[in-house]
Amino acid sequence: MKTALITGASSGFGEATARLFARHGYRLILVARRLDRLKVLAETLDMPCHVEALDMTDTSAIDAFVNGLPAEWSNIDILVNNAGLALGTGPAQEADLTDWHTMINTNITGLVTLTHKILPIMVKQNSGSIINVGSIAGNWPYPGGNVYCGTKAFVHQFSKALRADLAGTGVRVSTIEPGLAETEFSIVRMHGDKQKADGLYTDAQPIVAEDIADMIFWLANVPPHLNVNNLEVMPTSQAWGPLNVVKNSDAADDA
Ligand code: NDP
Ligand code: 8X3
Repeated sequence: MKTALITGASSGFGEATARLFARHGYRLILVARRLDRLKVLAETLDMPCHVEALDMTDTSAIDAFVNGLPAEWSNIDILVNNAGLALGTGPAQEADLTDWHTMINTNITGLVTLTHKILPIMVKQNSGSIINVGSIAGNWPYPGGNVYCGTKAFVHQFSKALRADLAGTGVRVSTIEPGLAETEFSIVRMHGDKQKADGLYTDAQPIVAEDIADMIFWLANVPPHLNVNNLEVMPTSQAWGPLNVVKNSDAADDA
């Protein structure tokens, strides 16, 4: 029986991924800060689950979590590095520096710290799949994306460089890079303004969490001789817009 470790399993993509992997017979290690939600989720799953509260911004807690895993939970076949967030949509010059640090500490430092702890386990097994949740924001900049875009660009390139190092070990690394998806993501990004968050999704036919869970499951289960490097997915309703050109006359209008 394979074991999958999923971060950010209390909501959105992580929760849907936990449900899907459990339906396919995986044992699950589920972490997030909201332990109450993880416990409720685990009770609904028909597979053995190990749940723990873990704040991905706390590097010593990540260390203690992996070191403290009970022996029967210490062989990890799949790592889904999903926990993450965006905070704010305004221009960089108006952003809250604390929000920037929280995104960096969660989306980058937390992800690399956990990955660093799990890599030796997978290399020793000569097998494993690491699936990192990036974003279209890592490939395509947009106004207000600033540090969030930067963190997801890190996830993209870190994943590819990991692959280069892991060649020959049997350990695979993939990134999934979704576009507009309806989860709690935008409520968090808008600092709790649910009405504003809901407005983004109205009539947009966004990605739903189960779509991403399906793709994560597929990435983890392609034949062993294949590694999908990255998978970018948008809702059909979403596409690129024209590049912005600010004319001198616009600047004059603003003055
Ligand atoms: P949700 O807000 O629904 O879920 C985010 C998850 O991350 C929650 O389980 C949350 O758990 C966890 N998390 C956040 N901060 C921390 C932390 N400090 N420590 C531990 N866990 C944390 O959003 P999504 O499911 O949409 O987001 C999942 C991933 O997908 C993120 O990496 C996000 O950047 C990415 N993404 C989302 C897109 C979207 O449009 N929805 C599109 C592209 C990528 P808890 O609060 O309990 O700690
Ligand atoms: C979230 C997707 O398009 O809001 O990662 O940046 S987007």
